[in-house]
This record gives sequence, C-alpha cells and structure tokens, in this order.
Amino acid sequence: PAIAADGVRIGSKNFTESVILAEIAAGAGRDLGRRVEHRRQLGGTRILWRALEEGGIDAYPEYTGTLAQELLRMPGADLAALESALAERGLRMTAPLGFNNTYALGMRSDRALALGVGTISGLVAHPGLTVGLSNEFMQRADGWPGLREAYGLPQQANGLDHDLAYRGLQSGAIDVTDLYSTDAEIDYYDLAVLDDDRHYFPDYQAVFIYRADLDARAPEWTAALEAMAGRIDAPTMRRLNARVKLGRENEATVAADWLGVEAPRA
Ligand code: PBE
Repeated sequence: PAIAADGVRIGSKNFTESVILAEIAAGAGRDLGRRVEHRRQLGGTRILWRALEEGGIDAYPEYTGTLAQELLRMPGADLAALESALAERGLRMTAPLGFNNTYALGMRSDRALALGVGTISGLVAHPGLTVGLSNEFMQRADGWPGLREAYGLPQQANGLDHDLAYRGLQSGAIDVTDLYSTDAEIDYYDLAVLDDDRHYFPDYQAVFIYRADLDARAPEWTAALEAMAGRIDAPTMRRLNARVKLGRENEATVAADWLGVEAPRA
C-alpha cells in the first residue's frame, strides 16, 4: 500500500513493549506534522529486520543484544561496531533509550523456593521440570539451543506463545519459561527470575533502528527519536507495559501520555 510521499512507516514486533515504543515514535512524528503509518505487530524479529532492509518500513524498535547475536552475528560487539555494521547495510541506530530488556529464565517463586533453585545452573539438578519457551526463543542464536549447551541443561523444551507462558506458569502446566525482564507480569505474578550465573545473555539495550535515507526524508523525526535517548528507564518501561498488559489500556494512549509528559520538545 502506497503512503504519501512525505509519509513514514514504523513497524513493531508481536509483543506489547515493541508496540508501545513504535506508538511513541509514531506519536512523536505526528506531533511534528508527519503522516506516520504504524505497521503493528508485523511478526518476529527476522520479519521486522527484513522489512527494514527491503524498505517496507523505515524504522522499528530493536535491542542491541538482538542485533549483535541474532541479526548481525557479531557476539560481544559494542555500540560503535554495531553502528558501522548497520551503516554498511544503509541503516542507522539511535543511542540507547535507557533500559535493558534481557531474556531471563523464570519460575513461580513458590516452586523455585521449594526446589531451592535460584540460578540457571540450579536447573541442572531437576531434569523433570517442564520448560515452555516463547517460539522465537526456541530458535534464536541467543536462545534455547545455546543456553542449553552453555549450562548443560537436561530438559527438553516446547515452544509456546509468550503471553500464554505466564498462564502456564500460574496453572502449573509449565515450570520454567523465558521472561523479558521489563515484562509487567514478573512482579504481578511474583515470579522468581533465575540468576544467569554463567552470563550467557548479553545486554539488550532498546534503540530505534532506521533506514539511513530517513535522515534526509524526515530529519526532524530522526532528531526526535535520537532525543529520546536515555529518557526511558526500566521502571518506566515496566510501568508502560503494565498499563497495557495488566490495565488493558491501549498502546496509543499510553504512548501519548508518555509523550505529553516526558518527550523532549523538538
Ligand atoms: N528481547 C527480549 C527480545 C524479546 C524480549 C527484547 C531481547 C527481542 O525482541 O529481541
């Protein structure tokens, strides 16, 4: 579908935080008088990445660890190395927004306490635990196959929808799942976050990535995105996620509130 010549497109992945961040970016663009289309919940990480490379979208929220491990295959790369690898592909990245949304393994607290499991290593002694993991995590370079190998975990895992995983933990259908550390459900369900004692997971700083031509097409918008650097800390992001996931507000409302209160004025 064509969009007006001065219009821009942002995409989001199929989980709440990605939609909120995209709505924040879209709202900032509209405040500047831009026509912005948000292609909401396009799919998983690889779908968004391909859409950006092919020009189906101009920007989307991503995470540094995901770029390093899964998309660019440069484990341990710092921000400067990521930036130059992106530049080679005609892409740019803002400075980090101010929070790390890492993967972690989690359990119900009562279950973790009863078994005396506080670390990922601690799972080795309990081969009978049922592990249910988000579908994307099952496949990713920074996901289950590598984690299993790094820790010598004996369990088999099944894939499931991330939002269903929390209900599965509650009902006892599964014992262990992958959490996203800024998920509102961690506090709400009083989950135990297992310590990554072998430091398997990298840092996943949230950023916006965008096509380099956007700096010429919509310079005031990329400036507004850049000005968001350092403005969203982890408690803030968790609160925004909670309003949508637990409070059932819509992402656009939550994004507009954040923009009204905390957005830098361009
Ligand atoms: N993460 C953790 C994933 C999903 C949750 C933010 C690193 C990602 O979207 O890349």
